[in-house]
Amino acid sequence: MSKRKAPSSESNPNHDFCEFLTELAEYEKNINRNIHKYNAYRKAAATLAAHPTRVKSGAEAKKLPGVGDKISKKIDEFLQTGKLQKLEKIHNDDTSQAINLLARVTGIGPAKAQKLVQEGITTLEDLRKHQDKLTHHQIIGLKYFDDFEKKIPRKEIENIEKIIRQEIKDLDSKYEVTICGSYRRGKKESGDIDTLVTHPDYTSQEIKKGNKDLILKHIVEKLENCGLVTETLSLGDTKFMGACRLNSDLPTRRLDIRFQPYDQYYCSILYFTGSDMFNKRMRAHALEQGFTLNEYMLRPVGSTGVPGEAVEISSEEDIFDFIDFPYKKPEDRNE
Ligand code: 8DG
Ligand code: CA
Ligand code: CA
Repeated sequence: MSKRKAPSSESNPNHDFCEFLTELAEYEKNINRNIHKYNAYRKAAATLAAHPTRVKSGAEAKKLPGVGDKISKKIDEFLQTGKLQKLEKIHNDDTSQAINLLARVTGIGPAKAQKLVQEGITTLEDLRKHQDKLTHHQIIGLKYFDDFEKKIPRKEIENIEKIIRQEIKDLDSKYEVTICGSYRRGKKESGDIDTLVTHPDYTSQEIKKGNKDLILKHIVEKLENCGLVTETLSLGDTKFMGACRLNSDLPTRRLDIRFQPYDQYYCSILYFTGSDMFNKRMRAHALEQGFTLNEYMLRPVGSTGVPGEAVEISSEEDIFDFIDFPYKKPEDRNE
């Protein structure tokens, strides 16, 4: 997963609001570690990013979903003064700035960032001198700090996709590969490459029997041998986190690959296509309809609250149909 960012672009008429809301969200996540406030700011930012016209007052914003009293006041303050006192304070606080910086390294979460700052490590330079305090994942994150913050142009992902498909099909033509995330939602650039792989012979029943034969390890090896995969952050039976590079003129890119059982493939595709705000809305809707939806399956929940057997799913549309949620193409799932 790439680190969270503003759900907004320059073309959005409420771009500046989205930016400060996202910054406040990051502050709540990294410094206060208040996930509820983090989610509240992100929800408001997503709402404003999707709003087609410029919001002219806090009162107007407050009519939109996810914008409450506190955020509407911040919008008024920003409209009147062009800034926010709360953010000015945060910008002037060295400890907060250091924690935010360290938390940008992949593998360093808010807790670890705070611990490092407490120990006096406040810059990337300091981190480089204290690699003994870091995991392998964090060391690689530090090594490619600049590269990993660069967006990946769509065209480059298309080329990477071709190689991944070809290499995996060479292993067995029955493999199915889908690149999800913002790329599948049609974005012109992405933070990383979210790859899902499945195979019809590997259902969750088969995998339960222990029948997975180091599949993902073989796939990663194949991609290393062809020169695409250059680093491994972590590798388990179903999840690879690593890096790849198309050629030496281009930056190193974050690549995730998940191997999912065939019967869970569409729930996984839906989940990893996102956006995460869209997923939240869809899961909430599922609950209202008496279903629980996650990255693996869709299950009815009875009056006891205990989920039943997974519903059989053979396309993404099936999931929408079951919970009576109007189908949205990936391009329309951006907020
Ligand atoms: P990006 O990489 O271009 O920045 O955007 P993205 O592809 O939408 O985000 P991502 O961080 O790579 O995550 C891929 C999908 O995983 C995301 O679109 C939806 C799903 N996902 C959730 N919840 C979360 C979450 O809490 N963190 C992350 N990283 N992903 C999540 O539904
Ligand atoms: Ca990702
Ligand atoms: Ca992504």
